[in-house]
Amino acid sequence: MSADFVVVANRLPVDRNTDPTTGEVSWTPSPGGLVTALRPVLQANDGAWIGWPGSTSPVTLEDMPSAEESGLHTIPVNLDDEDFEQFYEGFSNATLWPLYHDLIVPPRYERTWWQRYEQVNQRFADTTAAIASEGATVWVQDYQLHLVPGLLRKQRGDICIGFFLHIPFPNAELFRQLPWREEVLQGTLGADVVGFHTQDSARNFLDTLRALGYDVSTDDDEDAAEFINGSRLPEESLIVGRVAVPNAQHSEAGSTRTVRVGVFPISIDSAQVQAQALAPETMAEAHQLRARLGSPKWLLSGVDRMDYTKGILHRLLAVEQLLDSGRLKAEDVVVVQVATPSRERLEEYRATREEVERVVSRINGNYGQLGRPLVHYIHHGLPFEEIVALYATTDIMLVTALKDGMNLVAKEYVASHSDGSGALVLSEFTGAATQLTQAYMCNPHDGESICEAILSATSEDPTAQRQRMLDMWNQVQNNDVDSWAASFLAELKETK
Ligand code: GDG
Repeated sequence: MSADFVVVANRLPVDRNTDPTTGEVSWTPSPGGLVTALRPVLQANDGAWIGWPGSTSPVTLEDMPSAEESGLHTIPVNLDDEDFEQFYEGFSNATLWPLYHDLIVPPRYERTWWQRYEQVNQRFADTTAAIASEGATVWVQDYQLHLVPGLLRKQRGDICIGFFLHIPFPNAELFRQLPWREEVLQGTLGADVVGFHTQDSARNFLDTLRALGYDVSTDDDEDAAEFINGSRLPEESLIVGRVAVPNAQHSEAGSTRTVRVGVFPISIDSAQVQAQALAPETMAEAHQLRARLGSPKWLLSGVDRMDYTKGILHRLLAVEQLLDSGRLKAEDVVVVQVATPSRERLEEYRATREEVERVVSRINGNYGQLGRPLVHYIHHGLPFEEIVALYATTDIMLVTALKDGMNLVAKEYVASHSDGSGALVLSEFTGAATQLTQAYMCNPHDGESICEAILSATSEDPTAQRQRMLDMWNQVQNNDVDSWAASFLAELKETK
C-alpha cells in the first residue's frame, strides 16, 4: 500500500495478544489521545501508522489487523530481543530519557546502544520511505526516533516531515554531554517542523543549535506568552524560531532549507473524558469507590507510570511529613496511588519501586488501622473507566513530577471536574504548569512546598477553589488534542 499521511511512532496503537492454549493471535486497540486525535486525519487521507507491535516475536504485514478491524492501516517494524535491550531499554530509556529529564538519574552512554539506535531508526525510516506516497506528509513522534526525519529526507526529498518531542528537551549544557549530539540534532533537523510542548524546551533546542554553530533566528517571545495563556486560537500554531540547514536536494553551494521550531502543547480528548466522568455508571462507581475507601474527609490520589521522573516518592514523603507534624490527621485522610509498571528491567526503575513501596508500608505501619490502610497502593494498570471514577471522587490530585514534558493526568483530572469540584496540586516542572496556571503549584524538590500546596487545597475558600477548577476546565476544554494535532499539521502544510 501507499499512504498520503503517515504517523511514525515507537509503538503501534494496537496490542498483540496470543492465546496461551491455541496460540491464536488477536489484536486489541490501545486507545490513547494520540490515536484518537489522528484517526480522522488518518482516515481522511488513507493514512498509515508505522510502529513496533510490542512483542519481540516477528510480525508480518499479513499478521496485522485489517484497516476495517482496527480503523487504520498499521505497519509493523519488528524489534528483536537485542533491539529491545539496546535501542529501547538502553539508548532510548537509559540514555536519552534521563538526559532529557535533567539527570534525575545519571544517563549511561554506551556505544553499542547508540549503534543499535541508528540501526533501528534506519529500519523505521526504510519502512516509512516504502509506504509514503509521492508528496506525502509524515509525522514522526518522540525521542526513540530522532534520526528518522534525517534518514527519511535522504531517501525521499519529496515528502513533508514533522517531528514532535513528547518529553522535555534539556538545556544546552546538559544536551552537550551526549557523545552523539551532532547526529541526533542533524537527524531531527531532517524535519520541516520540529515541535515541543513548552517554550522552555523549544528555546533549549534553539540555544543548543546556536551554541553548536547553527544558523538560528528566533521570533517575538511576547506572542509566545500570549499563546501559552490560551488567549490565542489553538489553531494558530506558534513558531518560535527558524533554523537554516544545508539543502541536500539542491546542488548549488549555499542553498538552504528552513526548519521551523514551534510550541504545540499536547492535550487530551477533553469532551470525551468529561462525558465519561459525568456518565451515570462512572458517578455510581466513584460513589462506591469512596465508600470502599472509608468515605474519608480528604481523598488524595496519584496516577502515574512507576517512573523516577514522576515524584511519587516525594509526594508520599510530603504526606508523611504532614501526618508526623500533626498538620493532617490520619483519620481524615486516605491516599490512593496507582503506579503502573514501567521499564521494570532497568535498575533505576526497580530502585524507584522499592523506595516507593518502603514509604507506603511505613506510612501504613504508623498510621493505618486494621482494615483501613492510609495509603492504597496499586502496582498494575486499571481500566481507564476506573481511573476516571477515581479522578471524579478525588478531592486533591497530586501531580508532583520532578520533570515532565506535559503530564496528561493533570488535564484528565481537570476534565473529570468540569463542575468546579476538586483541587489540583501541580509541579511547576511539568509542561501542564504552563497552561493550568490556577493549580496549587509546588516545587517537588522541596517537600515543604508540596505540604503547603496540599494544605492550601484543604483550606482555601470553596468559591475561590471552584473558580480555579472552572478556569482550568475552560483551558482544557478549549485546547484539546484535536486542536493540538490540527495546529501542528496546519504548520506542516504551510511548509509544502
Ligand atoms: C509522555 C510524557 C506527556 C496511567 N495509569 C493508567 C493509565 N494511565 C494513563 C493516564 C494518562 C497516561 O497514562 C499518562 O500520560 P502522562 O502524560 O501523564 O505521562 P507519560 O506516560 O510519561 O507520557 C508526558 C505525554 O507523553 C504525552 O505527550 O504528557 O510528559 O512523559 O493518559 O490516564 N491508563 C489506564 N490505566 C492505568 O492504570 N487505562
